[in-house]
Amino acid sequence: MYDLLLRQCRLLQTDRTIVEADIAVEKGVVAAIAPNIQASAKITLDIQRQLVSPPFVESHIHLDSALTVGQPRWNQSGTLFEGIEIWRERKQNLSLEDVKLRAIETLKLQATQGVLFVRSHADVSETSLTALQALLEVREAVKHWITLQVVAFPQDGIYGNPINEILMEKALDMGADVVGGIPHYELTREDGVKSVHRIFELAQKYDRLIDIHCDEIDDEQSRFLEVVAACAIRSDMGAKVTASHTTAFGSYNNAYAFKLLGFLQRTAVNFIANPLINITLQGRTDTYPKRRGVTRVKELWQQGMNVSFGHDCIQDPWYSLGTGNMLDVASMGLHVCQMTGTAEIDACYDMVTWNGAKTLHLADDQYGVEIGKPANFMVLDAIDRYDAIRRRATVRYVISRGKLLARTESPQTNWYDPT
Ligand code: 17E
Ligand code: FE2
Repeated sequence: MYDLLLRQCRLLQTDRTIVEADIAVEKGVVAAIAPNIQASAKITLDIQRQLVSPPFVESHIHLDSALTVGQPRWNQSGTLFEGIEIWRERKQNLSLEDVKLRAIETLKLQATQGVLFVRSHADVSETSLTALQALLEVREAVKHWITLQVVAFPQDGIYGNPINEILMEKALDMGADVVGGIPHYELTREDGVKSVHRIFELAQKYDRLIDIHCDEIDDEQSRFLEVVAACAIRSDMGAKVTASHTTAFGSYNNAYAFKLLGFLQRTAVNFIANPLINITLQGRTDTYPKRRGVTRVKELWQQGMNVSFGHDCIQDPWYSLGTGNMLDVASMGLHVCQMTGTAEIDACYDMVTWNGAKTLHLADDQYGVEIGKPANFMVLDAIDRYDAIRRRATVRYVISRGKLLARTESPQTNWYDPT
């Protein structure tokens, strides 16, 4: 007698082939995958040949600012910098309660849509470290249904203010999983370079991952990614390192970009593009032609680098929209990065699933629907990855830690023939 039995699944396997099978779950773990399992279960779901996939991974979001849009005012220019100003005002009156309520509401929104692994930034350039403390408490409170990683993110720069460097280290002492940074927003280029070196030192000292907001600007002179690549080559930390946004990469001249791609090839650095928000935040100082302001996703992917897509924001000072739907993110990435070839479309699906899992540095036995692994997966109203993205398929069921966490009905339309 299994805990849960899913009949007639189209299972998207780790090798990306699809098999038709039943899936049995027992004590939080995938216990059997086979055609016509001859057993009963406490709960049986008839999947009717819909797609069973590992869950979505949200590799980049700011939960501390989520759901604050309009507080205290709307971002009228639509720029990153007005967003930072608005957030600076809003963060003066954060409380643990305020951050925790919004973060948990956002995580529920995500989980109901199949997201079971999340990496969130927490702004640590605010002296009380309320955002960080709140997200660390949330990480603990939700761990039985969603996995949260927290990045110590110095929104105002590590050297923007003398206390910020101390706050960074305090955040790591408190238990942040990842060291963040924002070199393009440090006061000088030298400070930016110094900040990247400091981030690597801290990550080694505290044995943490790295995820840097890097070159999130249209300035083709913003070249901190090369510093990240150099530190990754010298420290051999590559797979633990992530460069987020890197939108200036879309503005570099090709001669420089090709050289940089070669340096990056010598590392295992992960990349995160946030297409929904960077297509709106960047290009704001351009007239026409107007840049897309998204990193070179296709070229990085073509040379085998690990690239994932993140949502970045849900209703905050930088982006008033956002629903937590990772297929919206994949679809926007597909369009903006012109990932329209057949393998490219499938790759966009992987960028919100497997590639995100790799960026989060999840252990191999933690992700994927396989016998013996934790039963974390979702059922999509789709037949394959292409169909899922094209139709922004409904996530019908979410199974977390072997338990049914959420169920959603697909929309139903009746057609009344006019003839
Ligand atoms: N802060 C930042 O520096 N960049 C962003 N894209 C967001 C917050 C959302
Ligand atoms: Fe971000």
